[in-house]
Amino acid sequence: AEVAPGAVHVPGWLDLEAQRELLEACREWARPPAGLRRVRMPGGGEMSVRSVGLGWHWFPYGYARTVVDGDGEPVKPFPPYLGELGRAAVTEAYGRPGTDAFDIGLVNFYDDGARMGLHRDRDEHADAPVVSLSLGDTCVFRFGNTEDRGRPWTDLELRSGDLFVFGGPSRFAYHGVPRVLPGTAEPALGLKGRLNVTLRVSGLEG
Ligand code: MD5
Ligand code: FE
Repeated sequence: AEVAPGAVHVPGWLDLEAQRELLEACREWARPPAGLRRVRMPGGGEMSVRSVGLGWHWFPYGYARTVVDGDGEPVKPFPPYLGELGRAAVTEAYGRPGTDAFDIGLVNFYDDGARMGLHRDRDEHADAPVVSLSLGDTCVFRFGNTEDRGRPWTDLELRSGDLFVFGGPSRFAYHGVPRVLPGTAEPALGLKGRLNVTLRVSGLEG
């Protein structure tokens, strides 16, 4: 379903087998060094979401090849599997062949109380679409407007296996995750909490 121009939600895109495969990979990526960590904001606060970058390390506010705001370890490589998955996702959402050279994987883990405030993703130097894949517990996803953090916005639920692609005029819209619905994941997946994998194009070199 097209939620806004360029913002396409495909419920249940990944079947249980594909979800398990992606979850297994996330568990590897979460391991140290350069594994899952809580991001400290410049104001001193900590994000409730825990994250790990692949290909590039996101920090507030930029991308680096090492964990510049942590232990300084080199970031894990961006796996070709995620590039293929990202292009297949764009093909599915837009009904035209996806050709984007994804080079950033950002994995976010939400436990029961975690949330993400409304923000825009502006640290990439490219306007390619962003691919978002959800695993585990259902969340409330808030899709806002491109002007400010206020209304109008649309709240919708993202469930395990759902795909969301944000491109065109929706690429720089405000968005966030006001809450996760604990215990809503399919027990067969074996994940407590929510994982989101986003694929992006950095527009960076070196
Ligand atoms: C999440 N993550 O569910 C979301 C999925 C983040 C983040 O927001 O920055 O890590 S990505 C949702 C997204 C990306 C780019 C544009 C828009 C939404 N949008 O226009 O709504 O953990
Ligand atoms: Fe975001």
